[in-house]
Formats: sequence, structure tokens, C-alpha cells
Amino acid sequence: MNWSVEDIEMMGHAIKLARQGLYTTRPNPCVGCVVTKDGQILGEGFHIKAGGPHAEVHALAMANSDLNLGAKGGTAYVTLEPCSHYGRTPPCAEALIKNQLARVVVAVEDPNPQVCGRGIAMLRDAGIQVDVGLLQDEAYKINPGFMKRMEAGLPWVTVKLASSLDGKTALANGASKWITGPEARRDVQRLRARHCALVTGVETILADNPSLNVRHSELGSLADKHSESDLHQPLRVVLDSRARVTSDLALFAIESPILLVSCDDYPAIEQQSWPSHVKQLKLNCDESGRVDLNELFKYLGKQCNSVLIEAGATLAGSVIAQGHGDELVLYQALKILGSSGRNLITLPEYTAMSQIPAIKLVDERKVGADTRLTLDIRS
Ligand code: AOF
Ligand code: ZN
Repeated sequence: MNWSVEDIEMMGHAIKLARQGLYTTRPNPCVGCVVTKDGQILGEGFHIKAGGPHAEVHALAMANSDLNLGAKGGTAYVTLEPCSHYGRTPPCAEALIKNQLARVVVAVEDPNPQVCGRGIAMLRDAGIQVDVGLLQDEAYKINPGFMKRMEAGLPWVTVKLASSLDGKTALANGASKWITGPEARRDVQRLRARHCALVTGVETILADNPSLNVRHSELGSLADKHSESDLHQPLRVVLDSRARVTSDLALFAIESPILLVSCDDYPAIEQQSWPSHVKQLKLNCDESGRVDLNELFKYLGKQCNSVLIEAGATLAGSVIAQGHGDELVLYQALKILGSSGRNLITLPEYTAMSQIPAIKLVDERKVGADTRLTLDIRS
């Protein structure tokens, strides 16, 4: 397909709109839509919140407002195939047909089994010209978690780590406050706000006593765009195979959901003493008593597009070594902690360079005095 400059510009604009939903749409995907006629934008919109109107509905409403001429005979640019099903909202394909669009340009097909080509077929059956694949890669990348969960039933897994220049996460005695600066720590808050669940290990909980929540006051400019109630608190998942956590830890003082995961052969922690925001899950464990990560991610894939691992070297290492990690976000500080400091990631011994994990640089930028590397670690 030979796309016109106008097509590319309009879809580029729809992609920018879609990204505005990054912190609010889950578990739905981020989607943007632009409605044009004779080269003019008549309507635009994006999906803001699951349960609310889809991107197309916002864009059509604007195109049909008193100020505008109506969408009839126009072109709609949508970053994701218009839906064909009655979910929490009616099908967008139907809305586009009713509004008598002449052409619909779709960046990428919706892998949701409820849609999966049916939206495009509905539009074509109604005589609308549908062109698919414009800026497909960019549109796919807006929703890596939604795409992976729909295609594989698994969440996108981001591993977050922070280290010194010499790859250490703490001094030998465990002191680590603070290796990275305040800007990087605010950036981590934004990272948390984008993920459906945070996974950590009991060792981290016992050593650092973190709250693991999103703190609106620490979100910087993001807090101006979204009120506290617009943002989701991630599900806090603690891998605690031998049930060692106690209810006096800081984590429990915040009333957002917590999932305590222990081994199925280990007695449950006295259930009555937990408040209602705490749930327990039993999973298989391996010979060394570690929770089976395959089972964990399959479980989380039922509800989550994306999971952030904020853990110590052992859990982060297991996630990477077992091939569950998709992305590594590494904050690197201009500090040297020395050779007795704690290591970044525990990995098995490699004996050939061909065995080491494959890593591709996605993004590199300064965050305050620190550097943030975003790395593709999919094997
Ligand atoms: C679209 N445009 O803006 C979005 C779509 O529960 P519902 O009714 O909101 O449906 C959610 C599903 O709809 C979601 O899983 C995905 O397949 C599709 N999302 N589709 O045409 C949109 N957000
Ligand atoms: Zn829809």
C-alpha cells in the first residue's frame, strides 16, 4: 500500500492521542482516532478509561458537533482495529457504519479474540474502504502488554533495577538510601503507575519495608495531568514462599490490593488476621522452595497487561534467566560502591558468550543526575 503524506500525518496524530491514555485505560488498550474530510480534522479522541467510550466514539462526537460538518463521507484513522463486539460499550465498527464513513484506516489488528479481524470485516461488508497496516509497528508498540496478553495469555514483564556505575545495588551491609537521585525515584513512581502489578520478594519487603504504592505527590508533571482518583494503584504481589510477612509491615497500611503468594505445600498465614485488601495465593514451588514463575505469570496474565518486577538480585535474576522478562529498565547512578557491594542480578554461571542474555537498547536518557536505560531483553 502506498500511503499518502496526509495518511501518515493523520495516523501519526492518532498515535500521539492514543498515548495520552497510557496511565488510565488499563486493562483496555490505548487507542487514538482522528476523523477527517477533505484534509481537515473534524474530530479526534482517545480511549480514556475502561468502561468509558472508545476512541472512535469521542472522535465521531466531535466531528458531529455543531461546529463541524459531520463524519459522513469522511475518513477515520484508528490506531487499533475498531471493535465488533458488545463489551462494556457497543461496537465501534457499527458506529463508523452508522456515521457513513467512506474510508477507515487501521494501524494494527486487534488480537482480542472477541474482535480479531471481525471489526474490519464488518466495515468492509458495509461497503466501507478499509486500509490496514499504516504505522503498524508504532501502533503495536503503544500496547505491548495488551498485545502480549491477548496473543499469549501472559503479561508484559518489565524488570526495574537501580545500580551504581560498578553494578552494585547496595553496600555489603544493605545500605542503599539513596543510590539514585530524587528525579529517578519520581520516574520509578511513573513506571509503577503504568503497570498493573508490582512483583517483589519477601527479602526486599523484610529488608526495606517499602509501601510499593503510587504516590500522587511524587509523580511530578504527571500529577498535573491526572487526578489521584484517575490513576490506578498497582496490585502489589509479594512472593513469600514460606509465609514470613507480618501485618505490621508498611505495605499493609495502604489499602490497595495485595497478593501474598506462598508455596502450596506450606500452611496459609492465619487468614482471619488479614484485612480485605490482602489475598493469598498458593502456587507450585521448585525444589529450592521458590514460587513457580510460569504459574505466577499465567495467573497474572488473566488480569494484567503488564507487570513490574521491583525486587532484589535473586528474583530479578530468576525472571531474566527463565526468559520471562521483556524489558529491563536500569537506573544507573554516578556512584561507585566498591567490590563488596551487593550485585545487581544473580544469574547462573555462563561458560560461553553465546549463552549470555541478548540485550537491545531501546532508549537511553538522563533522569536528573542518573541515566535511565530501557533495554529489550526478550530472548
Ligand atoms: C476500539 N476502540 O478505543 C478501544 C478498543 O470493555 P470494552 O467495551 O471497553 O471493550 C474493550 C475491548 O475493546 C478491548 O479489549 C479491545 O479489544 C477493544 N478496545 N477498541 O475499537 C477503542 N479501547
Ligand atoms: Zn470500540
